Amino acid sequence: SRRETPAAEEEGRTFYSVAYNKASPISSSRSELNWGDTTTYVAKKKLQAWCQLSNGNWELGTIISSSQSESILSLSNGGVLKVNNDSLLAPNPEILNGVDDLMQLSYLNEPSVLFNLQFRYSHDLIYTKAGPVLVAINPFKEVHLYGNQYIEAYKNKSINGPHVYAIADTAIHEMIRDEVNQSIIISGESGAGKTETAKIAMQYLASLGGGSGMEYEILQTNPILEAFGNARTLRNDNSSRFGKLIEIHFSATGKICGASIQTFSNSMQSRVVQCEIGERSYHIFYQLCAGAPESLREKLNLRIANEYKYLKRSNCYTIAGVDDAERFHLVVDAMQAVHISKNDQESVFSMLAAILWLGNISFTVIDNENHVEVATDEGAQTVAKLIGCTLSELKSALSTRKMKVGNDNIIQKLTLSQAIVTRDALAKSLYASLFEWIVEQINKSLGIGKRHTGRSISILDIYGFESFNKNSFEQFCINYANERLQQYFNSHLFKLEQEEYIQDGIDWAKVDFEDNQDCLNLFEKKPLGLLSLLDEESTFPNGTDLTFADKLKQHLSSSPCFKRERDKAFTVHHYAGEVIYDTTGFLEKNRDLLHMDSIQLLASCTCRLPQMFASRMLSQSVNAAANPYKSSGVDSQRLSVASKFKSQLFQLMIRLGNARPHFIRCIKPNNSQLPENYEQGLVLQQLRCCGVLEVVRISKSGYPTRISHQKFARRYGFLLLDNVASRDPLSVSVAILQQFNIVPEMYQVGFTKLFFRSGQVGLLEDTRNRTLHGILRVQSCFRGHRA
Ligand code: AD9
Ligand code: MG
Repeated sequence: SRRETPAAEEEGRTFYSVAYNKASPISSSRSELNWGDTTTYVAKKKLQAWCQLSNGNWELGTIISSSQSESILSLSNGGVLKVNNDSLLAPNPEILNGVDDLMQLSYLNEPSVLFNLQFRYSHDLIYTKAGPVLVAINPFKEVHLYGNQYIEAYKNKSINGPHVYAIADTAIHEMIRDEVNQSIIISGESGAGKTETAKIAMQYLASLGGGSGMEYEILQTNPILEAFGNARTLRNDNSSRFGKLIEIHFSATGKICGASIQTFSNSMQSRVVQCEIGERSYHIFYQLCAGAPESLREKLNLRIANEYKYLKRSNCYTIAGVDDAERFHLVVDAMQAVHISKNDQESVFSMLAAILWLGNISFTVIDNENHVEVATDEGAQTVAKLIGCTLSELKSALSTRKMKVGNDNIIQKLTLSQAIVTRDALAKSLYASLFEWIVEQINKSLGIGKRHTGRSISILDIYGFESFNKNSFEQFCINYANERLQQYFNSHLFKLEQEEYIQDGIDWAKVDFEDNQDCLNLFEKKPLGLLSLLDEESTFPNGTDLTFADKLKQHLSSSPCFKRERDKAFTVHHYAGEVIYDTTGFLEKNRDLLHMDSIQLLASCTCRLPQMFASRMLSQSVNAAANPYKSSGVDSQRLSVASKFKSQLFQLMIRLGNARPHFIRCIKPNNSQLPENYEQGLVLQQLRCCGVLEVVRISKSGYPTRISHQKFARRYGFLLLDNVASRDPLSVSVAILQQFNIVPEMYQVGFTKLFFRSGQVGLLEDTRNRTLHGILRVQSCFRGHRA
């Protein structure tokens, strides 16, 4: 096929001048250009293009022939594909394969980004920069990138590749140098590696030492919080069901001197009474059942996990490769490290056992109206003993409700389903209170409240954007939080961009950035926003999920980010895509009611923890009285779950607002938690959701290509028709722009650099390559003659 080659090359070249226009390539990065070896580029690459296969995957095809509108490509599997030229995208020169910053790619289209990440991933290079963002792909296997040797190497700068350590190192240096608090914001889907990444960052910070053992204490918070806040889910064997911000305080001399932890959750406690088949409740339950020493087992009347109904429902008790009994001892050690006394530890385990035994309490129906009594079984007896109340107090709290009708106090019997809801609500709120209490104890030990004079680095490990087939209240809250974080992310990048433009004297007004304010308004507007309407409907005794959905449709349909759906559903247009929410269960989850009878029961207990939990609930109710959200009747008037979540989120944003952020985006390469398995579609969707492609988009909407006058003049000066030898770089540059008719909207001339809209330099580069190629051909002709 030697005869065919030149023709194909001709075609390929024609194609490229078309494709470059359409594909809007970004021709360079804000960092130094790396043009590579252009001769290889011209000889090898102009015949190839990214084409999308019917399964959605991108593949690099070789162009066999090409017309004005269509091309035929041969694929690696031997097949051929006929495609529209418009749908072809330009690949990068081979020399750029696996560059460690995506911004170095000449063409920043989706397949190029995907391929570059895959190339690195297949070489166990799981970290890549996307401009200011670190992308981390979960290897699902041990990679040899961590430990003291690496930490030392990053500290003394003998390695500088992208890494969590490098981010942590930069944060430390900027904190000390600029005296500004720093934050490391880690996001990504469930199972993408956020919690591991947070631990890796903490490891680096802890290696700076403190002297007082504080760094050890800080690391020991991880096993505790994971035991109480993580669970096996279908997506991740160690899934965090809460978000976490840990703020590590440094002294003026850069030593760790304390820390504080803030957690975020929305109905994490629901897992205690119910989770899907194949999932587990929180690790600590299984650890306790498997690892408690004999004396404790007796005291708590402990059984093995499968004797507890709450744990039995999902029919999953163990996790491959995890020894719960061994973990139990690690958690006990960790509790010791953060100064939770033996006594308090035992109280914690009593609460856990009480929760498990609550699930085993059964009810007997006593009349034909389905009213019930609590059975006097082992469950009820053990719970009463563990929380410190009498059996009859427990029984009446679970089977009756005190009501005030007029001036009379009456006692109403509960039906079976009401009693079950009451029992489960008690178990859930005990767990939520216990989790909150443990975080508080940790904070006490880490020195919250102590005055710290230096600066801090915060690490945020928070669930990323979620979109499933069925999206409920949890996704609603999570995605709202992500919408806020995305705005923060954008405004930060925007600021970085702005600084660079202003420094070089560029007209900033000509740069256009989209934001997600419309979507945030949809959530936050008062009184007609998603959150306000949800709270309002939650306070109506007759409010249902359906009346809630109807209200949304009635009031929000004019929002550009809202779409009506059938029945109880609605769609929100998030920055990361459209999500359909099903309002089923929204009101109940948002109310999260605990009856006053249950709170009073806890208040009357002789054990310390339940008493404390009750007084906290009561004080929250009082505080909540000032809040527009009030629940009906004798139910505890607590803040709605969504309001509480929103206020946690605002506190978080305030904290982040005082810090300089560093972003890490974790990516899950497959859904099977397997190594060496890279699913393009899955990765692409995450790159879109977690803002990596947003970085690309923001770069594209400004003037992403920046080249110094000198470099530009050197690179393209030879294309000028008139002699340039005597002219300065700036005037050579301007002459080039004029000769190639680059329109003024497409570039700006800065003090030191030229700024281009995306794609512009690609065109110049194309001309340069063609010219060079021509010169090469001529040269090889000469060589041929001489031979
Ligand atoms: V979730 O939203 O809490 O459900 P995360 O936190 O994003 O999720 P996690 O950090 O728990 O995910 O990672 C999931 C699993 O991936 C871990 O249990 C490890 O088995 C695996 N993983 C993640 N990162 C690494 C790594 N850097 N090296 C090796 C890793 N394995
Ligand atoms: Mg996690």
